Amino acid sequence: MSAKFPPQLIEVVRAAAQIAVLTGAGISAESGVPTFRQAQSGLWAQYDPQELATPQAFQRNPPLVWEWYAWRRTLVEQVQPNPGHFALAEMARRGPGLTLITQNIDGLHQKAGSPNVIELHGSIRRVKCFSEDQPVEQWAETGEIPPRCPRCGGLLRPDVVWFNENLPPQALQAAITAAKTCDLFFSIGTSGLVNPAASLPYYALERDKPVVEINPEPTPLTEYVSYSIQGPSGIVLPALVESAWPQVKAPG
Ligand code: BV8
Repeated sequence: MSAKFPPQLIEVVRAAAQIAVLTGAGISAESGVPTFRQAQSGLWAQYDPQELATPQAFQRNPPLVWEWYAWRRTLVEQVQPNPGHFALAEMARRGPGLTLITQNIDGLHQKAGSPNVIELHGSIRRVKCFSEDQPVEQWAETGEIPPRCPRCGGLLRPDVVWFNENLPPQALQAAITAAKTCDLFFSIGTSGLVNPAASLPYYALERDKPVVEINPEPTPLTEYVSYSIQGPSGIVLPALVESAWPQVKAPG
């Protein structure tokens, strides 16, 4: 994409010492990971993900919720980061002050080389005990679904944050601090519907810091941002990196 970004946006990106980036499921869309609200396919089409991603759904039907995550985990393990993920990893190499905050549970930012990713909603790659709320790395495969905690015998669950569950306090605090101290905030590939993640850009806005939204469709944030770039992040981000640091060929 021979990008034509507003010159002042390029200046703002180059001048920023502290950049905060919030990503949502949209940044993984070009890797082939359906966004949270896209209709689930096959068996899962009959379920509303917002209903399934709750402790109540797990308590009502542990095997169903465990299998839903097992299906999503298999899908995530088969995909690769896309140029949007790689461009953010490159941005982190360009300047020390980039804090990457993600709502995604797919681990693709880490796979693309981004360091110190703040996972607000946990990771589908990790499992924890539902009773102890502590991580479990290994368990006996007895064929029982969900498997059981080797320590207490409780049911295992994915180490993700469900609706009506608190976010990991340290992750949320680190994200808020980054949003409160940044010179520039990017909101990328998120519908901005889920709180408290959706509130993060407003910490930058209330300090009159520039907020850049990269999303193919408008969101509740769009009317407030300094720059709204309506396009796929896998195309826009590499072009932005190239425009801001022309000597660097954006990877991916
Ligand atoms: C909590 C993990 C305290 C699991 C997820 C304040 C006001 C109102 C409600 C609340 C509030 N505070 C709390 C709530 C309740 C609730 C909430 O926000 N509800 C909303 C829906 C009304 N929040 C919570 O419960 C949170 N907990 O606040 O704790 C508490 C404690 C007890 C009781 C109450 C409160 C926990 C929220 C975390 C839920 N877990 N994920 C899993 O994945 O299975 S959220 C899940 O949905 C995703 O992680 C994602 O963050 C979110 C949205 O999913 P998507 O829509 O798929 O993705 P996204 O929004 O990112 O949209 C995709 C975008 O990409 C689109 O805009 C699309 O245009 C764009 N796109 C498409 N292609 C591309 C693209 N962009 C770029 N490039 C492309 N190629």
